[in-house]
Amino acid sequence: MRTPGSAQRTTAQEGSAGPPPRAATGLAALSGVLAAGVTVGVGQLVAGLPLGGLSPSAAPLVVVGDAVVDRVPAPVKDFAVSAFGTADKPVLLATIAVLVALLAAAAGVLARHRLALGVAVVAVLGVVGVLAAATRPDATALWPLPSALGAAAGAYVLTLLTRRLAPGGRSTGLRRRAVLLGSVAAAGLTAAGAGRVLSGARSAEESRARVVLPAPAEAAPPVPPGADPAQLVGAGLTPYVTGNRDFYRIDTALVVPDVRAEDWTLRLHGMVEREITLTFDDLLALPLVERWITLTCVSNEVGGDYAGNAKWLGYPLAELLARAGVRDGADTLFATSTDGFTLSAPLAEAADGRDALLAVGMNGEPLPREHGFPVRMVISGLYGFVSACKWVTDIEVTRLAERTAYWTERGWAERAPVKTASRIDVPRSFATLRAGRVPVAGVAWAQDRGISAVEVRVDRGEWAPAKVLPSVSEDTWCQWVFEWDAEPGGHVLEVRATDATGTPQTAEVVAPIPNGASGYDSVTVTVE
Ligand SMILES: Nc1nc2c(c(=O)[nH]1)N[C@H]1C(S)=C(S)[C@@H](COP(=O)(O)O)O[C@H]1N2
Ligand SMILES: [Mo]
Repeated sequence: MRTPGSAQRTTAQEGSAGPPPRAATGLAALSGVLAAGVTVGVGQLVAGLPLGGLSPSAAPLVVVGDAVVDRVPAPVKDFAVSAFGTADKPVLLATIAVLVALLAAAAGVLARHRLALGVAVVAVLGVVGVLAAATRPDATALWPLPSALGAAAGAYVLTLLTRRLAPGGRSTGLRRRAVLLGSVAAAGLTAAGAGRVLSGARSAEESRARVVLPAPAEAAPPVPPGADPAQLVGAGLTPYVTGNRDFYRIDTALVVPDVRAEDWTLRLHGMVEREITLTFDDLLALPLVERWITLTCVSNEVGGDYAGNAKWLGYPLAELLARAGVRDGADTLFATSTDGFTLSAPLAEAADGRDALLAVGMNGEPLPREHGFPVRMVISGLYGFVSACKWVTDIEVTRLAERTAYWTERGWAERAPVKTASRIDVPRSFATLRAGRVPVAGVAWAQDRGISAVEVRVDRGEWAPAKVLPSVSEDTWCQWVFEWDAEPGGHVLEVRATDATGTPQTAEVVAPIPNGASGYDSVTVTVE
Protein backbone atom coordinates (compact mmCIF):
# COMPACT_ATOMS: atom_id res chain seq x y z
CA MET A 1 0.00 0.00 0.00
CA ARG A 2 1.23 3.45 -0.80
CA THR A 3 1.37 6.17 1.82
CA PRO A 4 1.25 9.87 0.98
CA GLY A 5 4.88 10.14 1.95
CA SER A 6 6.10 7.47 -0.39
CA ALA A 7 4.00 8.88 -3.19
CA GLN A 8 5.73 12.21 -2.72
CA ARG A 9 9.10 10.53 -2.70
CA THR A 10 8.34 8.88 -5.97
CA THR A 11 7.48 12.24 -7.42
CA ALA A 12 10.69 13.80 -6.22
CA GLN A 13 12.63 10.92 -7.66
CA GLU A 14 11.00 11.31 -10.99
CA GLY A 15 11.76 15.02 -10.90
CA SER A 16 15.54 14.56 -10.99
CA ALA A 17 17.86 11.78 -11.94
CA GLY A 18 20.43 13.06 -9.43
CA PRO A 19 22.75 16.07 -9.53
CA PRO A 20 25.37 16.54 -12.25
CA PRO A 21 28.57 14.47 -11.70
CA ARG A 22 30.74 17.31 -10.27
CA ALA A 23 28.06 18.21 -7.74
CA ALA A 24 27.52 14.54 -6.91
CA THR A 25 31.19 14.11 -6.10
CA GLY A 26 31.09 17.21 -3.93
CA LEU A 27 28.06 15.88 -2.09
CA ALA A 28 29.76 12.55 -1.58
CA ALA A 29 32.88 14.23 -0.18
CA LEU A 30 30.69 16.32 2.12
CA SER A 31 28.94 13.15 3.31
CA GLY A 32 32.30 11.69 4.23
CA VAL A 33 33.31 14.80 6.15
CA LEU A 34 29.97 14.83 8.00
CA ALA A 35 30.39 11.15 8.87
CA ALA A 36 33.81 11.96 10.33
CA GLY A 37 32.28 14.87 12.24
CA VAL A 38 29.70 12.52 13.74
CA THR A 39 32.50 10.06 14.60
CA VAL A 40 34.40 12.76 16.49
CA GLY A 41 31.24 14.18 18.09
CA VAL A 42 29.92 10.84 19.30
CA GLY A 43 33.44 9.95 20.49
CA GLN A 44 33.58 13.16 22.51
CA LEU A 45 30.12 12.45 23.94
CA VAL A 46 31.01 8.91 25.00
CA ALA A 47 34.33 10.08 26.48
CA GLY A 48 32.42 12.64 28.54
CA LEU A 49 29.95 10.14 30.00
CA PRO A 50 30.14 10.07 33.80
CA LEU A 51 31.50 6.54 33.95
CA GLY A 52 34.48 5.75 36.16
CA GLY A 53 36.79 4.34 33.48
CA LEU A 54 36.12 7.07 30.90
CA SER A 55 37.79 10.45 30.62
CA PRO A 56 37.78 13.48 28.30
CA SER A 57 41.36 12.45 27.48
CA ALA A 58 39.91 9.30 25.81
CA ALA A 59 38.14 11.27 23.04
CA PRO A 60 39.24 10.11 19.54
CA LEU A 61 41.10 13.25 18.37
CA VAL A 62 42.81 13.56 21.74
CA VAL A 63 44.11 9.99 21.94
CA VAL A 64 45.35 10.12 18.36
CA GLY A 65 46.99 13.49 18.96
CA ASP A 66 48.65 12.32 22.17
CA ALA A 67 49.86 9.14 20.46
CA VAL A 68 51.37 11.27 17.67
CA VAL A 69 53.09 13.55 20.19
CA ASP A 70 54.76 10.55 21.83
CA ARG A 71 55.81 8.95 18.55
CA VAL A 72 57.04 11.81 16.38
CA PRO A 73 60.80 11.84 15.98
CA ALA A 74 62.64 14.29 18.21
CA PRO A 75 63.76 16.63 15.37
CA VAL A 76 60.15 17.11 14.22
CA LYS A 77 59.13 17.86 17.78
CA ASP A 78 61.99 20.32 18.23
CA PHE A 79 60.99 21.98 14.98
CA ALA A 80 57.38 22.20 16.14
CA VAL A 81 58.35 23.80 19.42
CA SER A 82 60.70 26.28 17.77
CA ALA A 83 58.29 27.11 14.95
CA PHE A 84 55.07 27.28 16.92
CA GLY A 85 56.27 27.68 20.49
CA THR A 86 53.46 27.06 22.90
CA ALA A 87 50.98 27.09 19.98
CA ASP A 88 52.34 23.71 18.84
CA LYS A 89 49.36 21.92 20.42
CA PRO A 90 46.53 23.73 18.57
CA VAL A 91 48.61 23.45 15.37
CA LEU A 92 48.93 19.67 15.80
CA LEU A 93 45.24 19.19 16.60
CA ALA A 94 44.25 21.31 13.59
CA THR A 95 46.63 19.32 11.34
CA ILE A 96 45.11 16.04 12.50
CA ALA A 97 41.59 17.39 12.01
CA VAL A 98 42.43 18.50 8.45
CA LEU A 99 44.02 15.11 7.60
CA VAL A 100 41.00 13.25 8.97
CA ALA A 101 38.65 15.54 7.01
CA LEU A 102 40.59 14.85 3.77
CA LEU A 103 40.54 11.09 4.35
CA ALA A 104 36.86 11.30 5.22
CA ALA A 105 36.09 13.24 2.04
CA ALA A 106 37.86 10.48 0.09
CA ALA A 107 35.83 7.89 1.99
CA GLY A 108 32.65 9.68 0.95
CA VAL A 109 33.64 9.68 -2.72
CA LEU A 110 34.65 6.01 -2.56
CA ALA A 111 31.37 5.15 -0.88
CA ARG A 112 29.43 6.64 -3.79
CA HIS A 113 31.02 4.06 -6.09
CA ARG A 114 31.24 1.21 -3.62
CA LEU A 115 29.68 1.70 -0.24
CA ALA A 116 31.75 -1.02 1.43
CA LEU A 117 35.02 0.73 0.48
CA GLY A 118 33.96 4.03 2.02
CA VAL A 119 32.76 2.34 5.19
CA ALA A 120 36.07 0.47 5.34
CA VAL A 121 37.98 3.78 5.42
CA VAL A 122 35.83 4.98 8.35
CA ALA A 123 36.43 1.63 10.07
CA VAL A 124 40.21 2.01 9.61
CA LEU A 125 40.04 5.49 11.17
CA GLY A 126 38.10 3.92 14.04
CA VAL A 127 40.72 1.22 14.49
CA VAL A 128 43.48 3.86 14.60
CA GLY A 129 41.54 5.62 17.38
CA VAL A 130 40.97 2.36 19.26
CA LEU A 131 44.67 1.43 19.07
CA ALA A 132 45.79 4.90 20.11
CA ALA A 133 43.36 4.82 23.05
CA ALA A 134 44.37 1.35 24.18
CA THR A 135 48.08 2.22 24.19
CA ARG A 136 47.85 5.47 26.18
CA PRO A 137 49.72 5.05 29.47
CA ASP A 138 46.75 6.20 31.53
CA ALA A 139 44.16 4.19 29.55
CA THR A 140 41.55 2.03 31.25
CA ALA A 141 39.75 -0.85 29.53
CA LEU A 142 36.97 1.59 28.56
CA TRP A 143 39.18 4.05 26.67
CA PRO A 144 38.76 2.41 23.22
CA LEU A 145 34.97 2.80 23.56
CA PRO A 146 34.66 6.46 22.39
CA SER A 147 36.60 5.72 19.18
CA ALA A 148 34.76 2.43 18.55
CA LEU A 149 31.25 3.83 19.09
CA GLY A 150 32.16 7.03 17.25
CA ALA A 151 33.36 5.07 14.22
CA ALA A 152 30.23 2.88 14.31
CA ALA A 153 28.06 6.03 14.29
CA GLY A 154 30.21 7.46 11.47
CA ALA A 155 29.86 4.30 9.38
CA TYR A 156 26.09 4.36 9.90
CA VAL A 157 25.88 8.02 8.85
CA LEU A 158 28.04 7.45 5.77
CA THR A 159 25.82 4.53 4.72
CA LEU A 160 22.67 6.52 5.29
CA LEU A 161 23.90 9.60 3.42
CA THR A 162 25.32 7.61 0.51
CA ARG A 163 22.09 5.68 0.02
CA ARG A 164 19.80 8.66 0.35
CA LEU A 165 21.82 10.94 -1.89
CA ALA A 166 22.30 8.31 -4.63
CA PRO A 167 20.30 8.79 -7.85
CA GLY A 168 17.02 7.12 -7.04
CA GLY A 169 17.63 7.57 -3.32
CA ARG A 170 15.21 9.26 -0.95
CA SER A 171 16.81 12.67 -0.75
CA THR A 172 17.42 13.87 -4.24
CA GLY A 173 15.62 17.21 -4.19
CA LEU A 174 17.68 20.25 -3.27
CA ARG A 175 15.59 21.01 -0.17
CA ARG A 176 15.64 17.43 1.03
CA ARG A 177 19.38 17.21 0.58
CA ALA A 178 19.91 20.42 2.54
CA VAL A 179 17.63 19.21 5.35
CA LEU A 180 19.33 15.82 5.51
CA LEU A 181 22.90 17.20 5.53
CA GLY A 182 21.95 19.97 7.93
CA SER A 183 20.39 17.52 10.40
CA VAL A 184 23.44 15.28 10.34
CA ALA A 185 25.77 18.26 10.93
CA ALA A 186 23.54 19.44 13.79
CA ALA A 187 23.52 15.95 15.34
CA GLY A 188 27.34 15.77 15.23
CA LEU A 189 27.73 19.23 16.76
CA THR A 190 25.15 18.49 19.45
CA ALA A 191 26.95 15.29 20.43
CA ALA A 192 30.31 17.09 20.60
CA GLY A 193 28.82 19.97 22.59
CA ALA A 194 27.09 17.64 25.03
CA GLY A 195 30.36 15.76 25.45
CA ARG A 196 32.16 18.98 26.32
CA VAL A 197 29.53 20.00 28.86
CA LEU A 198 29.58 16.56 30.48
CA SER A 199 33.39 16.50 30.65
CA GLY A 200 33.50 19.95 32.17
CA ALA A 201 31.04 19.10 34.91
CA ARG A 202 33.14 16.38 36.47
CA SER A 203 36.52 17.86 35.72
CA ALA A 204 39.53 18.74 37.78
CA GLU A 205 38.42 22.38 37.57
CA GLU A 206 35.53 21.61 39.92
CA SER A 207 37.77 19.68 42.24
CA ARG A 208 40.26 22.57 42.23
CA ALA A 209 37.53 25.05 43.18
CA ARG A 210 36.88 23.01 46.33
CA VAL A 211 40.52 22.91 47.49
CA VAL A 212 41.34 25.02 50.56
CA LEU A 213 45.09 25.30 51.02
CA PRO A 214 46.37 25.28 54.60
CA ALA A 215 48.37 28.17 55.98
CA PRO A 216 52.08 27.44 55.52
CA ALA A 217 54.04 26.15 58.51
CA GLU A 218 56.84 28.36 57.15
CA ALA A 219 55.82 31.40 55.11
CA ALA A 220 57.95 32.77 52.27
CA PRO A 221 59.61 36.13 52.86
CA PRO A 222 57.87 39.09 51.25
CA VAL A 223 59.28 40.43 48.00
CA PRO A 224 61.89 43.02 49.04
CA PRO A 225 61.04 46.61 48.20
CA GLY A 226 62.79 47.65 45.03
CA ALA A 227 62.84 44.18 43.44
CA ASP A 228 60.79 45.65 40.60
CA PRO A 229 61.80 48.93 38.98
CA ALA A 230 58.12 49.86 38.87
CA GLN A 231 58.44 52.58 36.25
CA LEU A 232 59.90 50.06 33.78
CA VAL A 233 57.44 47.19 34.24
CA GLY A 234 54.75 48.91 32.18
CA ALA A 235 57.37 49.68 29.56
CA GLY A 236 58.06 46.01 28.83
CA LEU A 237 60.14 44.77 31.75
CA THR A 238 59.04 41.40 33.14
CA PRO A 239 57.59 41.75 36.66
CA TYR A 240 59.63 40.08 39.42
CA VAL A 241 56.67 37.83 40.31
CA THR A 242 55.04 36.06 37.37
CA GLY A 243 51.27 35.80 37.66
CA ASN A 244 49.80 32.33 37.20
CA ARG A 245 48.06 33.39 33.98
CA ASP A 246 51.30 34.74 32.51
CA PHE A 247 53.45 31.80 33.57
CA TYR A 248 54.87 29.95 30.55
CA ARG A 249 53.49 26.46 29.96
CA ILE A 250 55.57 23.66 28.48
CA ASP A 251 54.49 20.02 28.41
CA THR A 252 53.71 17.14 26.10
CA ALA A 253 50.00 16.99 27.01
CA LEU A 254 47.63 17.91 24.18
CA VAL A 255 44.74 18.19 26.58
CA VAL A 256 45.52 19.23 30.13
CA PRO A 257 45.37 16.07 32.26
CA ASP A 258 42.15 15.94 34.20
CA VAL A 259 43.19 14.87 37.68
CA ARG A 260 40.85 15.42 40.61
CA ALA A 261 42.43 16.00 44.00
CA GLU A 262 40.03 13.41 45.46
CA ASP A 263 41.39 10.74 43.11
CA TRP A 264 45.07 11.66 43.40
CA THR A 265 47.62 9.49 45.18
CA LEU A 266 51.39 9.50 45.12
CA ARG A 267 53.44 6.36 45.49
CA LEU A 268 57.06 6.83 46.59
CA HIS A 269 58.84 3.51 46.18
CA GLY A 270 61.92 1.74 44.83
CA MET A 271 65.21 1.88 46.72
CA VAL A 272 63.63 2.91 50.04
CA GLU A 273 63.21 1.30 53.45
CA ARG A 274 59.49 2.16 53.67
CA GLU A 275 57.27 2.72 50.68
CA ILE A 276 54.98 5.75 51.11
CA THR A 277 51.54 6.34 49.64
CA LEU A 278 49.99 9.78 50.08
CA THR A 279 46.52 11.07 49.31
CA PHE A 280 45.94 14.77 48.67
CA ASP A 281 44.49 15.18 52.18
CA ASP A 282 47.53 13.38 53.65
CA LEU A 283 49.77 15.85 51.84
CA LEU A 284 47.82 18.93 52.99
CA ALA A 285 48.02 17.67 56.60
CA LEU A 286 51.85 17.75 56.52
CA PRO A 287 53.71 20.93 57.56
CA LEU A 288 53.93 22.76 54.22
CA VAL A 289 56.47 25.45 53.41
CA GLU A 290 56.36 28.37 50.98
CA ARG A 291 59.30 29.07 48.68
CA TRP A 292 60.03 31.52 45.87
CA ILE A 293 61.54 29.58 42.98
CA THR A 294 62.20 30.66 39.39
CA LEU A 295 61.43 27.87 36.94
CA THR A 296 63.15 27.80 33.55
CA CYS A 297 62.84 25.56 30.52
CA VAL A 298 65.81 23.92 28.82
CA SER A 299 64.24 24.75 25.42
CA ASN A 300 64.51 28.45 26.17
CA GLU A 301 66.58 30.22 23.52
CA VAL A 302 68.94 32.98 24.61
CA GLY A 303 66.64 35.96 25.21
CA GLY A 304 63.54 33.71 25.31
CA ASP A 305 60.70 33.86 27.78
CA TYR A 306 60.27 30.26 28.95
CA ALA A 307 61.01 31.39 32.50
CA GLY A 308 58.81 32.45 35.39
CA ASN A 309 59.04 33.20 39.09
CA ALA A 310 56.37 32.07 41.54
CA LYS A 311 55.73 31.44 45.23
CA TRP A 312 55.23 27.71 45.64
CA LEU A 313 53.59 25.96 48.58
CA GLY A 314 54.57 22.36 49.18
CA TYR A 315 56.23 19.68 51.24
CA PRO A 316 60.02 19.48 51.07
CA LEU A 317 61.12 16.48 48.98
CA ALA A 318 64.05 16.00 51.37
CA GLU A 319 61.61 15.43 54.28
CA LEU A 320 59.57 12.97 52.28
CA LEU A 321 62.71 11.07 51.27
CA ALA A 322 63.91 11.02 54.88
CA ARG A 323 60.60 9.47 55.94
CA ALA A 324 60.95 6.79 53.30
CA GLY A 325 64.62 6.11 54.09
CA VAL A 326 66.69 6.11 50.88
CA ARG A 327 68.91 3.04 50.38
CA ASP A 328 72.58 3.32 49.45
CA GLY A 329 73.39 3.46 45.78
CA ALA A 330 70.27 5.35 44.67
CA ASP A 331 70.96 8.51 42.67
CA THR A 332 67.71 9.34 40.89
CA LEU A 333 64.06 10.18 41.44
CA PHE A 334 62.21 8.77 38.45
CA ALA A 335 58.92 10.67 38.40
CA THR A 336 55.86 9.74 36.33
CA SER A 337 52.80 11.87 35.64
CA THR A 338 49.26 10.64 35.04
CA ASP A 339 49.68 11.07 31.29
CA GLY A 340 52.79 8.89 31.16
CA PHE A 341 55.42 11.66 30.95
CA THR A 342 58.55 10.74 32.90
CA LEU A 343 61.64 12.54 34.16
CA SER A 344 64.80 11.65 36.08
CA ALA A 345 65.65 14.16 38.81
CA PRO A 346 69.01 13.87 40.53
CA LEU A 347 68.51 12.62 44.09
CA ALA A 348 71.49 14.62 45.41
CA GLU A 349 69.97 17.97 44.38
CA ALA A 350 66.47 16.98 45.52
CA ALA A 351 67.76 16.15 49.00
CA ASP A 352 70.70 18.53 49.56
CA GLY A 353 68.65 21.07 51.47
CA ARG A 354 67.99 23.43 48.56
CA ASP A 355 64.41 24.43 47.85
CA ALA A 356 62.86 21.29 46.38
CA LEU A 357 59.15 20.75 46.82
CA LEU A 358 56.24 18.49 46.18
CA ALA A 359 54.06 21.52 45.43
CA VAL A 360 50.31 22.05 45.77
CA GLY A 361 50.14 25.85 45.63
CA MET A 362 51.33 28.55 43.23
CA ASN A 363 51.18 32.24 44.16
CA GLY A 364 48.63 31.58 46.89
CA GLU A 365 46.26 29.42 44.82
CA PRO A 366 45.96 25.68 44.25
CA LEU A 367 48.16 24.83 41.24
CA PRO A 368 46.38 25.85 38.03
CA ARG A 369 45.48 22.75 35.98
CA GLU A 370 48.02 23.64 33.25
CA HIS A 371 50.72 23.84 35.89
CA GLY A 372 50.12 20.40 37.37
CA PHE A 373 47.00 20.33 39.52
CA PRO A 374 46.79 18.81 42.03
CA VAL A 375 50.49 18.12 42.71
CA ARG A 376 53.81 18.74 40.94
CA MET A 377 57.51 18.82 41.74
CA VAL A 378 59.68 21.98 41.72
CA ILE A 379 63.43 21.87 42.37
CA SER A 380 65.57 25.00 42.34
CA GLY A 381 68.56 25.07 40.00
CA LEU A 382 67.46 22.36 37.56
CA TYR A 383 65.66 22.81 34.26
CA GLY A 384 61.99 21.79 34.35
CA PHE A 385 62.43 18.65 32.25
CA VAL A 386 64.65 17.04 34.91
CA SER A 387 62.87 18.36 37.99
CA ALA A 388 59.39 19.80 37.73
CA CYS A 389 57.07 16.85 37.00
CA LYS A 390 53.47 18.09 36.78
CA TRP A 391 50.47 15.86 37.65
CA VAL A 392 53.01 13.59 39.39
CA THR A 393 51.63 10.35 40.84
CA ASP A 394 54.65 8.07 41.10
CA ILE A 395 58.22 8.65 42.27
CA GLU A 396 60.62 5.75 42.12
CA VAL A 397 63.92 6.05 43.96
CA THR A 398 66.35 4.34 41.60
CA ARG A 399 69.64 4.50 39.69
CA LEU A 400 70.01 6.71 36.62
CA ALA A 401 71.33 3.75 34.64
CA GLU A 402 68.12 1.82 35.21
CA ARG A 403 65.51 4.15 33.81
CA THR A 404 65.35 6.34 30.72
CA ALA A 405 63.14 9.41 30.95
CA TYR A 406 60.90 10.88 28.22
CA TRP A 407 63.26 13.58 26.92
CA THR A 408 66.43 11.54 27.38
CA GLU A 409 64.98 9.01 24.91
CA ARG A 410 64.72 11.95 22.53
CA GLY A 411 68.29 13.13 22.75
CA TRP A 412 68.20 15.54 25.69
CA ALA A 413 70.63 15.34 28.61
CA GLU A 414 70.22 13.06 31.62
CA ARG A 415 71.35 15.78 34.01
CA ALA A 416 70.73 19.48 33.43
CA PRO A 417 71.56 22.17 36.00
CA VAL A 418 70.36 25.64 35.02
CA LYS A 419 72.96 27.70 33.15
CA THR A 420 73.55 31.27 34.29
CA ALA A 421 71.55 33.50 31.97
CA SER A 422 70.53 37.12 31.48
CA ARG A 423 68.05 38.83 29.22
CA ILE A 424 67.43 42.38 27.99
CA ASP A 425 63.72 43.23 28.23
CA VAL A 426 63.88 46.98 27.55
CA PRO A 427 64.51 48.50 25.12
CA ARG A 428 63.06 46.02 22.63
CA SER A 429 65.13 45.05 19.65
CA PHE A 430 64.76 47.42 16.69
CA ALA A 431 63.35 50.17 18.93
CA THR A 432 64.00 53.78 17.96
CA LEU A 433 65.09 55.85 20.97
CA ARG A 434 65.77 59.45 21.85
CA ALA A 435 69.39 60.34 22.53
CA GLY A 436 70.20 60.88 26.21
CA ARG A 437 69.62 58.79 29.35
CA VAL A 438 68.00 55.47 28.40
CA PRO A 439 67.30 52.77 30.98
CA VAL A 440 68.36 49.31 29.78
CA ALA A 441 66.84 46.60 31.97
CA GLY A 442 65.99 42.94 32.22
CA VAL A 443 66.30 39.81 34.32
CA ALA A 444 69.16 37.45 35.18
CA TRP A 445 69.06 34.02 36.78
CA ALA A 446 71.32 31.31 38.17
CA GLN A 447 68.93 29.39 40.43
CA ASP A 448 70.46 27.82 43.55
CA ARG A 449 73.68 29.79 43.04
CA GLY A 450 72.35 33.34 42.81
CA ILE A 451 73.49 36.33 40.75
CA SER A 452 76.37 38.51 41.95
CA ALA A 453 76.82 40.87 38.99
CA VAL A 454 75.29 41.92 35.70
CA GLU A 455 77.19 43.86 33.04
CA VAL A 456 76.22 45.57 29.81
CA ARG A 457 78.37 46.51 26.84
CA VAL A 458 77.57 48.77 23.93
CA ASP A 459 78.87 48.05 20.44
CA ARG A 460 81.26 45.38 21.77
CA GLY A 461 83.03 47.96 23.98
CA GLU A 462 84.05 47.52 27.62
CA TRP A 463 81.68 45.69 29.98
CA ALA A 464 80.12 48.16 32.44
CA PRO A 465 78.30 47.16 35.64
CA ALA A 466 74.50 47.30 35.79
CA LYS A 467 72.61 47.76 39.04
CA VAL A 468 71.38 44.41 40.36
CA LEU A 469 68.09 44.85 42.24
CA PRO A 470 67.31 42.87 45.40
CA SER A 471 65.73 39.41 45.10
CA VAL A 472 64.22 37.08 47.69
CA SER A 473 66.93 34.44 47.46
CA GLU A 474 69.42 32.70 45.21
CA ASP A 475 66.54 30.56 43.92
CA THR A 476 64.92 33.37 41.98
CA TRP A 477 65.88 35.62 39.15
CA CYS A 478 66.66 39.27 39.78
CA GLN A 479 66.03 42.46 37.89
CA TRP A 480 68.86 44.65 36.70
CA VAL A 481 68.99 48.20 35.33
CA PHE A 482 71.73 49.99 33.39
CA GLU A 483 71.54 53.74 32.74
CA TRP A 484 72.87 54.27 29.25
CA ASP A 485 73.94 57.59 27.71
CA ALA A 486 72.62 56.91 24.26
CA GLU A 487 74.21 58.76 21.36
CA PRO A 488 72.69 59.02 17.89
CA GLY A 489 73.32 56.09 15.57
CA GLY A 490 72.71 52.36 15.41
CA HIS A 491 73.84 50.39 18.47
CA VAL A 492 74.07 46.82 19.75
CA LEU A 493 73.57 46.24 23.47
CA GLU A 494 74.66 42.98 25.11
CA VAL A 495 74.29 41.63 28.64
CA ARG A 496 76.08 39.05 30.74
CA ALA A 497 75.63 37.89 34.33
CA THR A 498 78.02 36.39 36.87
CA ASP A 499 76.73 33.88 39.39
CA ALA A 500 77.42 34.09 43.09
CA THR A 501 80.26 31.56 42.82
CA GLY A 502 82.01 34.20 40.66
CA THR A 503 81.65 32.35 37.36
CA PRO A 504 80.61 34.60 34.48
CA GLN A 505 78.01 33.50 31.98
CA THR A 506 79.64 31.85 28.98
CA ALA A 507 79.86 33.63 25.62
CA GLU A 508 79.80 30.31 23.82
CA VAL A 509 76.74 30.18 21.58
CA VAL A 510 75.01 26.80 21.83
CA ALA A 511 71.50 25.64 21.00
CA PRO A 512 69.09 24.45 23.70
CA ILE A 513 69.53 20.74 22.96
CA PRO A 514 70.84 18.79 24.88
CA ASN A 515 71.26 20.78 28.13
CA GLY A 516 70.32 24.42 27.61
CA ALA A 517 71.25 27.37 25.38
CA SER A 518 74.11 29.74 26.12
CA GLY A 519 75.54 32.96 24.69
CA TYR A 520 74.83 36.64 25.32
CA ASP A 521 71.41 38.18 24.75
CA SER A 522 71.55 41.32 22.62
CA VAL A 523 69.30 44.00 21.15
CA THR A 524 69.87 46.29 18.21
CA VAL A 525 68.45 49.81 18.52
CA THR A 526 68.48 53.10 16.65
CA VAL A 527 69.08 56.33 18.55
CA GLU A 528 67.92 59.61 16.99
N1 LIG B 1 53.83 15.81 33.37
C1 LIG B 1 54.68 16.66 32.80
N2 LIG B 1 55.45 17.43 33.59
C2 LIG B 1 56.31 18.31 33.03
C3 LIG B 1 56.46 18.39 31.63
C4 LIG B 1 55.65 17.56 30.83
O1 LIG B 1 55.71 17.57 29.60
N3 LIG B 1 54.77 16.70 31.45
N4 LIG B 1 57.36 19.30 31.10
C5 LIG B 1 58.44 19.77 31.96
C6 LIG B 1 59.12 20.92 31.41
S1 LIG B 1 60.08 20.64 30.03
C7 LIG B 1 59.09 22.15 32.00
S2 LIG B 1 60.11 23.40 31.48
C8 LIG B 1 58.18 22.42 33.12
C9 LIG B 1 57.29 23.60 32.80
O2 LIG B 1 56.35 23.83 33.83
P1 LIG B 1 55.20 24.89 33.59
O3 LIG B 1 54.44 24.46 32.37
O4 LIG B 1 54.38 24.90 34.83
O5 LIG B 1 55.88 26.21 33.35
O6 LIG B 1 57.34 21.32 33.41
C10 LIG B 1 58.00 20.07 33.37
N5 LIG B 1 57.08 19.08 33.85
MO1 LIG C 1 61.25 22.44 29.66
